[in-house]
Amino acid sequence: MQALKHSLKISKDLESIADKVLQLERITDIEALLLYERAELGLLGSLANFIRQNKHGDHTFFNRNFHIEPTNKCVFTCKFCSYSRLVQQEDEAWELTEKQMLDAVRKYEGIPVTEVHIVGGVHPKMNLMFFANLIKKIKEIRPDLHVKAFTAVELEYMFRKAKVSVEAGLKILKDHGMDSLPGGGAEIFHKEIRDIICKDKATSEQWLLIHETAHHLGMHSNATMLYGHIEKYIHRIDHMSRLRALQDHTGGFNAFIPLKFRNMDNEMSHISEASIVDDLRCYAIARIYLDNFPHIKAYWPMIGRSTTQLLLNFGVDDVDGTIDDSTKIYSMAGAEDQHPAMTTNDIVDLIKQVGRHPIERDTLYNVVQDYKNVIFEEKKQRFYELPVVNNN
Ligand code: V47
Ligand code: SF4
Repeated sequence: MQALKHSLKISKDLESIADKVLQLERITDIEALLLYERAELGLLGSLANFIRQNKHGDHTFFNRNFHIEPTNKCVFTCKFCSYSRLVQQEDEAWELTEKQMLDAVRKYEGIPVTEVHIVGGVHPKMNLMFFANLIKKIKEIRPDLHVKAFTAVELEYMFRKAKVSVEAGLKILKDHGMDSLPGGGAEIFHKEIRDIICKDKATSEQWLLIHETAHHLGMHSNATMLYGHIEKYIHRIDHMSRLRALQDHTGGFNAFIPLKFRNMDNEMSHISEASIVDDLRCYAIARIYLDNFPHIKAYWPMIGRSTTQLLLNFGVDDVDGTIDDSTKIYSMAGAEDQHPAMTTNDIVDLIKQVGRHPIERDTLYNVVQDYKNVIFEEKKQRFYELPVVNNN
């Protein structure tokens, strides 16, 4: 590392931060800001990679999952959202019936998916008991499926309409089979930014309280951050600082997922998207700063497959799941992949190409299968089909 620090010609300030990181000491908010403002990409990558390696060795995780998006009709009007339609709007709007959602689950009969991720717009007709009963029926069809459902924004609205406390609402959903919470709806916690981009939905305090209560009830969750729009570095650090403090208290977060703002067809389309360099810096600093988060996830349908591979060298140890073309949130916002789906084979390949060791996990990071030495039949065939070189 001495040689690295020398070759990067880093300043005294940065050197002392790098030393702290290498001693596995926590960095402060001011130090994180200094990294954002001054550190070269190479230094950030080396530090983030050091921490990732220390936590996970060569293991890179993925899961087999699919999404159900019950509706894209939404009572809220987040400016960055390309996906939602007003409740009375008809064009490009959908509203699935309970039967359609249960049929979506039945479609996976005999297929070894381990997780369904349910997230969508906030529709007044789809209330707490509608969703509690839906989850119960999903579990009757597929008791082994982990149900990761509803952003804190959807939950806050559901509980408010049902006039139940956060704790009572979460208990109802848990008793009906909900297993964990996804990380959406966090956006940027700082009020100055939140008031501009998504003023009317759950506040930061409500988001944090819902996750805290879920953790106390024994449910795990993820946390996201929508970056690369009007926020400044200081807002990203404030966001991560609130998450780090809550994680110190509960230990219930599994993964942190930075979500890159995509600018197609929304009210913030005039804002340019972050560069790949900014993506790499954002993930690396998240890995360095969030010392108490076990996993940093790159959600490949949003960030793209090639950047996901690069990110595996910038602190990321998880690439989410097979998805099976079951989400529209990012394709409608302009992500390259208009029909996001990867076979297990594709994901294993993506991970192996960067020299990592693919591990299929369940939602709680229990190992489902180790793919280090698995060579798919299809691959073997491709290899054997290579023309034989005749040296004579
Ligand atoms: O909260 C909406 C984001 C989130 C845009 O927990 C956008 O495993 C970029 O949270 N550009 C919902 N992002 C999705 C989500 C998620 C995804 C994958 C995995 C997990 C998990 C959670 O999507 C929203 C919002 O932050 N979003 N519009 C956009 N234009
Ligand atoms: Fe509704 Fe979620 Fe879109 Fe906001 S981000 S408008 S809450 S669907």
